[in-house]
Amino acid sequence: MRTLEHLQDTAVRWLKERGYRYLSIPPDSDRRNGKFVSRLYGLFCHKTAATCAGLGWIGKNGLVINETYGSKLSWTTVLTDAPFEPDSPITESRCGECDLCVRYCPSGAIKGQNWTVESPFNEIVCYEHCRSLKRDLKGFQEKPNCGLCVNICPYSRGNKTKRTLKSTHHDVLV
Ligand code: B12
Ligand code: SF4
Ligand code: SF4
Repeated sequence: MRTLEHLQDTAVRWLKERGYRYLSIPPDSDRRNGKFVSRLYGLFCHKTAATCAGLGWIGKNGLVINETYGSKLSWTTVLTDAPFEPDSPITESRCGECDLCVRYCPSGAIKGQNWTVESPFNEIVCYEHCRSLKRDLKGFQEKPNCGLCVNICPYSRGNKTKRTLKSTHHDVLV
């Protein structure tokens, strides 16, 4: 998170020096309770910023999937009036037939729906289940938000040949 904040500060400095307006939403705004920024994520969350900026789609795991890095990315947002050339927004899921995260989520939180910008707030992950995970899994002892849905995704593992295939148990082991 420190690196991300540092990058965000660099971007803000760059904009400031050139006289552009900016609004910087920190990566961990949820934890800054009581501050103005802690209320911003509900209005404009990082995942929305990422799909609108063409950086990825919302996967069945509910996270932004970037074509190159999968969901192994943490996000931060800087809104600005600087006249950048915009990328095309990504408006639908490219998960296809894959359902690895659905089948291996230990809390059963992931419902298996494909996201689309036409109905962006359909419940694709039951966050109550995700939050309440208490199972004793190797490496994820007693922790909610285990992050398995990040690591299991073929995009996160750079395993692009698997992404169009119907997943099997074997996929997880390779
Ligand atoms: C609260 C929160 C949680 C809560 C609940 C999540 C929730 N959404 O309610 C809990 C504790 C469960 C949680 C869990 C996790 N989280 Co969390 N969480 C957040 C936080 C602080 C706010 C998210 C939020 O409430 N957004 C508002 C709601 C309304 O939006 P949403 O449902 O999240 O996203 C929808 C919109 O973006 C919409 N959308 C997308 N594009 C567009 C475009 C348009 C035009 C429109 C209208 C809408 C739209 O579609 C999305 C899906 O419905 C963000 C940080 C932030 N400030 O954004 C991190 C964040 C989402 N979490 C993150 C991560 C990594 C995790 C975990 C893996 C935990 C961990 N180990 O770090 C798990 C994964 C669970 C899962 N499968 O999603 C990362 C995601 C990175 C990524 N690649 O996407 C974020 C962005 C933190 C960061 N700075 O990087 N998280
Ligand atoms: S963080 Fe863990 S419990 Fe939550 S949705 Fe992802 S795999 Fe499931
Ligand atoms: S594991 Fe498969 S279904 Fe889940 S987010 Fe990644 S590509 Fe999509």
